[in-house]
Amino acid sequence: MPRTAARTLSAGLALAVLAAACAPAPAPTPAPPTATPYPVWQPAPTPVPDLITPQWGREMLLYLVFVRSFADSDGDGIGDLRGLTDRLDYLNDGDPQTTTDLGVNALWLMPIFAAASYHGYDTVDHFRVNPDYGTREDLITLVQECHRRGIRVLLDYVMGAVSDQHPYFRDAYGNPASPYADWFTWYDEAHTRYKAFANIPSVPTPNGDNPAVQEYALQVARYWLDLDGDGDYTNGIDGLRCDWALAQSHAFWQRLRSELKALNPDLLLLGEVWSTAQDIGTYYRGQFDSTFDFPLYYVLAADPLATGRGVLNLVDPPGFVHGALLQRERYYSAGAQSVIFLNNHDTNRVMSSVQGDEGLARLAATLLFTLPGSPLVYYGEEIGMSGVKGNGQPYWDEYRREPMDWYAAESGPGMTTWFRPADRNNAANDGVSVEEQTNDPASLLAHYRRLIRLRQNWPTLSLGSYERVTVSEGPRSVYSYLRQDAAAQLLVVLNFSRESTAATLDLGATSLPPGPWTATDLLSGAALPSLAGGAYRLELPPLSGLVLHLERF
Ligand SMILES: [Ca+2]
Ligand SMILES: [Ca+2]
Ligand SMILES: [Ca+2]
Ligand SMILES: [Ca+2]
Repeated sequence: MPRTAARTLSAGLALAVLAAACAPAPAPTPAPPTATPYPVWQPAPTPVPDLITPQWGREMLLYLVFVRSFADSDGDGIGDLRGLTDRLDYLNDGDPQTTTDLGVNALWLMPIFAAASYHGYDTVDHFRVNPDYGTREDLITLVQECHRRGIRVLLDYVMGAVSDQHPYFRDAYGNPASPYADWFTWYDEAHTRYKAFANIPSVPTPNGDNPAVQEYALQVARYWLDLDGDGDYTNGIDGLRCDWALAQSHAFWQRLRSELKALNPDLLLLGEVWSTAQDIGTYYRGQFDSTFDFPLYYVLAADPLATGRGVLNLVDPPGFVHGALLQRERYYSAGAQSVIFLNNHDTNRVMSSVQGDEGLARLAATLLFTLPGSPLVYYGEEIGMSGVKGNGQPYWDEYRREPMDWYAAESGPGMTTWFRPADRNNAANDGVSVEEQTNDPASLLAHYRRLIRLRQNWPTLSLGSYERVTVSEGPRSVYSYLRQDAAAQLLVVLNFSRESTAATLDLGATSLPPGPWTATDLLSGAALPSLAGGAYRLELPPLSGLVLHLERF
């Protein structure tokens, strides 16, 4: 793989970056990949039915892995699929009784196809695992081991751009007679100027309106859904995270859903629609089961490039979160499932966003795991890794995708070393590593394990209703909500302030049935004053979060 480290690309967000416009030389026309038999697609004769999201997607605890940075199995310093397989017990050992693992039940892998750049968003061969990461057999093994532990696997599905080294583009470049000429959008008669992601010449945009391009994109999806090629599409990849969904037409995504759900109704289609709630809502109509909650992210962190702003930094009141949740009700189809996150591979890491304040990071996590939606953890978030976008001298997003810190010394079996500039964000012996935190019950890692376990043990947090509780007396830094279903009543109370404060919650104005109730904090195990269902007064320590289980007595 030609690795040009200076090339960079932030999937989903247009960023002006440098790119060497190496004019590709025409190459011999490659043969299309061999087609796999599949049912012929027909337009739906009736309107697309309401969204039916797979049940597992509603209880998903998603962990985002950058394979290059996660774990290395062969000592070349580059993370790979076998390395990830070796580390699955860290993520979920498959035994609900043990509590030494994180407990996530789904993985999203950043692109693993053969690509031109380190990040993988510029595909060269859609039908080949990135040789840096391993082989198709390694992927089959990874998926089998994940399934054995109750972990689903989502692949990054990148169809809004390809590498300028992709054979079809190389054939079409400067060659109007190419059979792939109309696979791209040209701005000149010689076919040398073309449409590209964020106008970066190294990542041309295929013309998604061309039926042949659509057919190719569907062929790619089918190929990975049936990893082992036995014709059964239900035992391979469990979901697709659809990159830069805005690049494709609604008609394409509807077609994708219609075709792939016919092969595997339990497939999860998760769309990256980096846009407003109103716009995101238009992608639920017969298209995605789930989308990323960018509106909520902007309320929490304010800006993927900023630090020190938003609700998480006590700049905006936490009630803004409620506003973001209300937009879902207004714009999204019934059954839509938001994926909620504090950071991802395209944003500054949450620990940097809160400027290293671990108290804020802990409170942010407590919020994340008690809100409606599927929580996403970005690898290393659980140990408090930092990451701020670089200025291109010479790196950009690499700083937000640094090697997973397994060891205090930053070296040992499995540690990746592909990115080690002197000005990186994470360091040896800084308290931020799995080794330094794994046996410490007071660590951030232990906090994440408790929150994920809480979410697993209390399905009400995933499936129950959400209702804001009015704070009738107290500062606007206090945010409270009820999560309820037939199984449980949970009352969440969060103090987004560095001061201790007293607050009175107006439970009488909510749908909470009449008490009296006992109240137990599920995070600390502490018993709190009982309540009747009317005004409920609490003393709240600084930056504290309570998840109260209410039980009748
Ligand atoms: Ca390796
Ligand atoms: Ca376990
Ligand atoms: Ca299969
Ligand atoms: Ca460290």
